[in-house]
Amino acid sequence: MLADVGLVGFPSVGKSTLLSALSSARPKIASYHFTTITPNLGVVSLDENRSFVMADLPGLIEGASQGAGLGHQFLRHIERTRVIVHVIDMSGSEGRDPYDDYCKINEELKQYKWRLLERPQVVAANKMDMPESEKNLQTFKLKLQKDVPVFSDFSTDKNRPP
Ligand SMILES: Nc1nc2c(ncn2[C@@H]2O[C@H](COP(=O)(O)OP(=O)(O)O)[C@@H](O)[C@H]2O)c(=O)[nH]1
Ligand SMILES: [Mg+2]
Repeated sequence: MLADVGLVGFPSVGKSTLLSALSSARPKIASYHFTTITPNLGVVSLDENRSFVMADLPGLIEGASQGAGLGHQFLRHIERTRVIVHVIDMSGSEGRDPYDDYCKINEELKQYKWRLLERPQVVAANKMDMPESEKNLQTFKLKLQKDVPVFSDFSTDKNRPP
């Protein structure tokens, strides 16, 4: 095992920012794609006695399961985590549709190894501070038929330590 939790999603959705907000890890954060090419690990403390390890994984793109964007190498890391936190840019700031992102990433997981879809997965709706995000989140939840937990009441920016 690499980590208890793996952060999975398209490039620049905010995976590294989320890890830095929740742990003392200081991964590189930037507005360009593929800032993260090897996993960054952080310990997330829940209370004095409980903690878990979270891994910030390199971003996936369409075709990753066929090897696009170092896809195979990146997908291999996901196999070594217990729970997938699927990070979505709810603002659609890069011109993509959040639900479309969700489907595409899961399709890549499935193409790589269908059993990866059996792994527990929750959605972290990120960039909720942006103007379109709330509306996009409602649409996203309507389209999402499955009983997948969606968390949106956190802000990586607000929680980010100085
Ligand atoms: N507005 C906004 N920007 C964010 C948020 N989280 C991350 N970003 C920005 O999105 C860009 C990509 O972030 P990064 O964490 O490197 O994404 P990663 O590629 O998924 O690891 C950076 O410019 C971040 O400052 C957020 O909650 N709100
Ligand atoms: Mg990153």
